[in-house]
Amino acid sequence: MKSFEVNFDGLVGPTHNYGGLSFGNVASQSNSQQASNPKEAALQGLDKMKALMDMGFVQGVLAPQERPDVGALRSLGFSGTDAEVIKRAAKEAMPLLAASCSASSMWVANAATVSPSADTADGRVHFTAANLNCKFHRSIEHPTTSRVLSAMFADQQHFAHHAALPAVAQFGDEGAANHTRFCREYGEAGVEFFVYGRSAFDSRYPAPQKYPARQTLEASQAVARLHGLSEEGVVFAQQNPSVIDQGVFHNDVIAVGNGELLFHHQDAFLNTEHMLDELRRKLAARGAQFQSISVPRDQVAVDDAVRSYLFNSQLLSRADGSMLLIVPEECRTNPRVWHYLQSLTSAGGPIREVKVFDLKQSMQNGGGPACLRLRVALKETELAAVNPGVIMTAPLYDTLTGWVNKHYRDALRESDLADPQLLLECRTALDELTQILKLGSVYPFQIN
Ligand code: SUG
Repeated sequence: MKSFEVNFDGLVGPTHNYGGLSFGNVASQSNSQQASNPKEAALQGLDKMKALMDMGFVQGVLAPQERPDVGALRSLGFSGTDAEVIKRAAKEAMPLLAASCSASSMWVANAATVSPSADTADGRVHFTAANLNCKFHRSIEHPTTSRVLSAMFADQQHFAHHAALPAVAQFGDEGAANHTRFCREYGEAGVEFFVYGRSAFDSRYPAPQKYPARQTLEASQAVARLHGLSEEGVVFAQQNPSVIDQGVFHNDVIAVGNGELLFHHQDAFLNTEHMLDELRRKLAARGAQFQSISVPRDQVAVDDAVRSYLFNSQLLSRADGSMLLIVPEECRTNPRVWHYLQSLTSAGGPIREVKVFDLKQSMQNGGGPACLRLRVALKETELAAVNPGVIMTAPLYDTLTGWVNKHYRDALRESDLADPQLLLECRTALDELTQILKLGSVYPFQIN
């Protein structure tokens, strides 16, 4: 049976702004308080989706969330009408209003961890929504994420959904950003690679000193158990704490994998050789020939990787078996990274082509091409069971660009977040979107 890797990209929401909310994420910190352009951000994302669709990849779209999240503000003690809640938060606690307005759900690599049916004990595709427990503005995403994913993947014969892990730091879970799957064919059993930043319960594991390690070993293990993955089908590896302290807040900022290939920075992991051996051995047992490309630090420093997002790229398999790397514009403007990429594609290895996309609006908050997509490997019958409203087509692209042009502002500053009109604009836009994408009622304003 045919199988596919479908990329579901997060549609950027109407409140996209630079709130400086993510300590440990260099771009979020350094662009704090700049004016954003939500319209441009959403159109840049849609252009990437359209380009991949035009190249022949199956492309999907994941809806943004209702923001400002008035419910989150109410849970923190702000009361009155929705407009009063927003006004009071703006006056008394601007950081909380900014958090409740973040469009961070666009980075859907953090929406959930997904295990394809060939890997799971019950033969269904499993989803666990990520609790994103490390940051308040992200921890409020998972209830809506779960509803949206359930509306997209509704057929219980093929799809199983798990609620987010307990909302404590010990089970901090950031979803697919710390999870990669290797396989020969997408529909065959593979090896799922979970990368964690620290252990919550075992002090023998080193931890970063400066920035938080968002993903714990215990969270990754819990997700693997929930999904019914076998011992032979998983590898757990620790991120190098020193790269977290240099701004690598998710593993997808320093490594990316696809098929039988892991493309990573030399300093990405601890105990790298041991980990590569385990991947090689477990993949060989599944008939796959694992290979890795390690980018040497003397060619591309960790700092270059963090600034250019070289590894936050999409590694895609083309029909002829070769691979294509989708990178952000920032890779072309970094001479060392660009030089490395030229030598990589001319070396005759598996990665043959690089395509560059302008995703500056998202990049300025630390979200590159890979952050913007959730990968779901599906067999033909499973793809047929996905809600067709969320699969990208030329008419859907036209409808969504029209929808963005109609509803989105082209500038947003912190002071604009206090405008109660923004909430109304957002709800009007999202109400229309749920009809376009045929999602039913998924937002708090639609169900409460
Ligand atoms: O969680 N930025 C996101 C970026 C997520 C990137 N995702 C992956 N690497 N998969 C984060 O740090 C910044 C929001 C602000 O500052 O306004 C933010 O949430």
